[in-house]
Amino acid sequence: KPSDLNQVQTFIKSHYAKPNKKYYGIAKGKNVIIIHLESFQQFGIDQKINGQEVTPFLNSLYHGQDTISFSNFFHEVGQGKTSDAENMLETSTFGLPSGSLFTKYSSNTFEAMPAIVNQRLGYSTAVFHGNTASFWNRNVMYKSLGYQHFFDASFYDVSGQKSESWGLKDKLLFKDSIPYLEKLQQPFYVKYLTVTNHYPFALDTVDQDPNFKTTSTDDPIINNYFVTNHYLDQSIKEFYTYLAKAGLLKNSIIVLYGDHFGISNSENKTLASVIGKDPTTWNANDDAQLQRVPFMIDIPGSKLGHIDPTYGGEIDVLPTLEHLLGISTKRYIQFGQDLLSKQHKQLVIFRNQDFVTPKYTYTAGKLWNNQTDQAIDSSTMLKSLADKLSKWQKEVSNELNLSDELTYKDLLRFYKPKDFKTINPKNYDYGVVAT
Ligand code: GP9
Ligand code: MN
Repeated sequence: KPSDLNQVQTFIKSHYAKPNKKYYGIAKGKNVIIIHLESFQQFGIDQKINGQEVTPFLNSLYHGQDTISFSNFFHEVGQGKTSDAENMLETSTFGLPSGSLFTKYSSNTFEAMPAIVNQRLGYSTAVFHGNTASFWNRNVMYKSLGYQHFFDASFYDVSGQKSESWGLKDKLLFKDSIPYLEKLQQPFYVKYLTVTNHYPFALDTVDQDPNFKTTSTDDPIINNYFVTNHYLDQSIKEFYTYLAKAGLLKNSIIVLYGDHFGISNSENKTLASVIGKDPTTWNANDDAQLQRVPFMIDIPGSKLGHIDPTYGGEIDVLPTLEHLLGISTKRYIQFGQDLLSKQHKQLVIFRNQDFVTPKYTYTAGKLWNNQTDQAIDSSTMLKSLADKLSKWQKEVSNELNLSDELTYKDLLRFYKPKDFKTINPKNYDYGVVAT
């Protein structure tokens, strides 16, 4: 019932972080190109193997004069993996404690970014993805989010060696999407979902760079991971070359982010020695710290580039982006906070109720000191820290519960933000037959 919204609204109001004047509206009117870097983790940035950079192009963006890059940004996905990341980015609500919101709640009412930029600023909206439309129920969910176009695998030649198991290879996705991208009315808000850097990180030899030599650990997954990291990097570089040539770069902002880990915790010990860490002292806190993924906002020509150490996560992307585009977020029910706001709270919430702050991390049932990388024994914990811990835990479970409540009870159907027309999925037709 509508009154169930009260608690959520009270929380959202108290949680609001006002925009930073320096950044508010600086990307107004520009095209937005979101590049979803499949399974790409932060340790890939600046990583060298045999003296050679794995992702030289992404590194140049990360350190570039126009890119706002985050060094303490975490993925917050649950079992819904890619779809959870997409859900957080488009709606700034959390995924589910188990299963995927995309598959279970696609008929809910959403007030998502594609609809917001379309209705409020007249943007056209589209997703480009080289897998079949029905994967993660995207063909249904994207309509509820208000995406006007979905260029899935059926729009490209995905035959033979053009694809790997998760769909069209990234270089081809970027290249073959161009005829569709060029027909979109500007300004546009588009999302590219890459797939090649996905477990098991398989790539045909013809697509491998003969000049790049990967690791020789006894874990083939890790060795292959760097090969597909490198391929992903090259595909982004090629896309940038096109964007520059087409004159699109100067009218666009490019948002790049890693959706979740590619290397699982069981493999982190092997990974440790590659990334200059000690495998013999590896612990649960180290696993948690490895859940960092890249988040970069490239605003060509802005000269605003820097590396921002603010702690945050995927839930925070939407309000950050809205403020850059000059969209006030006050009227929306969104759980994240603008990462560039001076009021941003550095409490990063994982879907399993673990959390990370700049000084402490809660994982594996313990509180860890980030600096010493040691767990703090509850019997010797200072009262003040114990109090802090229970306060954090309450905040974490409250926020996750309210987000779940919103989803389970489909509460947004009772909420009417100013100038927002409820999305009717029936108004969208992607011209594809679900397979
Ligand atoms: C498939 C791709 C992978 O279309 O997005 O999803 P994931 O397995 O990473 O959740
Ligand atoms: Mn994924």
